[in-house]
Amino acid sequence: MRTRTVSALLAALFTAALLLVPATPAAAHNSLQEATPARDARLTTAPTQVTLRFLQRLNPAFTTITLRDATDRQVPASAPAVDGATGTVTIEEPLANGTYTVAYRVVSRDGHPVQGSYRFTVADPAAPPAAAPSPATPSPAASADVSAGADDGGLPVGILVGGAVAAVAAAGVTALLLRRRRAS
Ligand SMILES: [Cu+2]
Repeated sequence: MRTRTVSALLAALFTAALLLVPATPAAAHNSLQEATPARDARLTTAPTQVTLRFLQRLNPAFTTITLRDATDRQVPASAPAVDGATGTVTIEEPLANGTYTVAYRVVSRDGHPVQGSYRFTVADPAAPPAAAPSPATPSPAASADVSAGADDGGLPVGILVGGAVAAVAAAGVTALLLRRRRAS
């Protein structure tokens, strides 16, 4: 009889505990605590790393941190190095002046994904301004940016590269013809 009362009590407590869990869903979720560079930071020196510290430990298998420039091109960076609740990516190319977006996706203790993004700006007074893509002067670098952006499901890269090569060739022929005309 007494054992039965104790187990009934335990069952009641267990049920109460279960009911209390969904009452505080926010506590179960991971969230960004600190970021370097910070949100909306304006840096006079280009950063070489992005470090994000979260509330909960990170699972390296489910931690994504990406960096995109103002043209939405993904900046080459290492896979996140995870240390406890902190994830760090190393940027693999010098950042030109401009605005960048850091996007992250991590997993909470309850298994739910948490994602977000923020921006920072590089404004190095010693650096030249970021090259704006100009249709008047097609450069190999500009066409490479276009094809990289299309990898996410746009036009086939071959068509874009082929088009860029044709445009550069046409520009070269035009310049040659103009020079010949001027010479004669
Ligand atoms: Cu959740």
